[in-house]
Amino acid sequence: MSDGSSFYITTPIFYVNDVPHIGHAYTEVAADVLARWHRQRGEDTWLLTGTDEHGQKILRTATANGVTPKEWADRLVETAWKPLLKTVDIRNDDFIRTTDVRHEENAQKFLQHLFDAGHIYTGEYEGFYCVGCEEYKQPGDLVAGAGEYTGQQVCAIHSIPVELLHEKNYFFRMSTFTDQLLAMYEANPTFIQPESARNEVISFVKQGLSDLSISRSSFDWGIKVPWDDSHVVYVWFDALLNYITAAGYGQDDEKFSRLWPATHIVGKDILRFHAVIWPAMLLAAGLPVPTQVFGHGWLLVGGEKMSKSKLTGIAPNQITDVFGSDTFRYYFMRAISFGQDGSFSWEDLSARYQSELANGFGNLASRVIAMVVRYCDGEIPAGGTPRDADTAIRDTEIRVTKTADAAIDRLALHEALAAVWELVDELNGYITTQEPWALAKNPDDRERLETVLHTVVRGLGTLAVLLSPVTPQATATLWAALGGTGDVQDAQIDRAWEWTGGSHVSPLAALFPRIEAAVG
Ligand code: ME8
Repeated sequence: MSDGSSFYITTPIFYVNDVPHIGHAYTEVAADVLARWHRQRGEDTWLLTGTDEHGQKILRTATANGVTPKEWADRLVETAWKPLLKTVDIRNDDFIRTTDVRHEENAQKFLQHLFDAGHIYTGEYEGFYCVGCEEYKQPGDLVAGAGEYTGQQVCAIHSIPVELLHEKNYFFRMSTFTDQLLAMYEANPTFIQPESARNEVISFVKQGLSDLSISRSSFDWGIKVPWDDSHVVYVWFDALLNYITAAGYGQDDEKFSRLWPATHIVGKDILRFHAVIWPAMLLAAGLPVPTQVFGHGWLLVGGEKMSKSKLTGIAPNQITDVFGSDTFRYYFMRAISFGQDGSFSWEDLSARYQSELANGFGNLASRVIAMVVRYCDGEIPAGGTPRDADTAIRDTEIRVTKTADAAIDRLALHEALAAVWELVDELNGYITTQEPWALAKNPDDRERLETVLHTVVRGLGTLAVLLSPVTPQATATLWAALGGTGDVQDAQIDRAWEWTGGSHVSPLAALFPRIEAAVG
């Protein structure tokens, strides 16, 4: 079925009526950095993102705003979700909406297939449902309400009362896949990451799975169940299918076999849907399970998970308007160990901008280019016989490229960046000890000066290639100033040190200029 020839990576499809905040942007950036890195290795890469548009929550908000749910979704996709991708510079290959015909039609094919194969039966659902989560809840998922909800049982995530449903529904025989899932987790230890998430999922599945209600009949905003149009498909069952309907399932077999399976990057809140329900659905359909499901941690603001309901949401452009999209991308990938929770603060962001991007990387680039302009009329010198200090820089270029490349395969984005930063620091240290400005004063040191400048130009170009997936704008500017060949985003990243370029540099404005405005 799958030829495994591509690197297909996805973000969750976000609920269209939420306001995009830095949590959503964080997931987008992580998936985008991974996609850009793989693309820069020359792999056939496909990044999918999109919006989740069916279900009761969206129907209710649209009605409250006096428009149809489709009009509501159209408006938000154009005014909020697609602009988010521009704000943080996402280079996605596709954008799927669950109201796309390609999704609705092929999701129905999938459902019909499961029905015909005997995986679906008619039953009665009686129990709790949280419209905020769009999730059926067990009594153990609820907590005692506070404030206006004192005395009631509320959803632990949304702190609002759950609804009691009593509906005739269609059920997916998920329970029959318990053993197959456990065997799959066992056979494929990297299927669920990080390790803590894997352990949690395994112990959950070991308790035995229940069957899953996969249709609703009390409202009609959704995909119609193909054999019974008085039901719509449960919104999560519908949403998970986006990953295959966007990849050609049911309509383009060649594309589907090239792309599927995918690596899913999700927040840990929705890990179980992706690591339990989704592979069970695929097993039932006889399709390959995902390559990997990675559940990243929460962004915390003031110690709380950032979400709209907690009123701590920060719009991504509050950050990018001041610092630019490169800084947003760099900061969240560098400051948070991917997979762990991480606290956001304006102070930390400003401090890292100043010390790492402006002083560490930006200043290095400006100094090197300025010295080549000043001492060599902009011509990049060929350099003479290297000394140990020069060879050491070369060795570091090779070492950090390999370390970062291997970290990307483990989805350890922060480790990849930390490795690349060793080169930033070593280049800065090398300039300090080699003192090219002192060499420039003595004509006898001309060859040595040229060797030093040659070495730092080479190192800087390697940095441009390695940082291109994370800071695409700054590195494109730097690449142009270095006279690099073609686009930096096409330069072979797993052999970054072999980059090629022209013979001259051109002047470079500060990559990360001083920011005067007070923020926060
Ligand atoms: O769950 N920190 O959509 P959603 C980090 N439509 N990431 C965060 C975050 C935070 N504080 N808050 C949100 C849905 N996220 C479904 C998905 S997929 C088939 C259907 C990110 O709009 C994180 O990726 O509620 C999380 O998993 C996702 O937004 C939830 O987005």
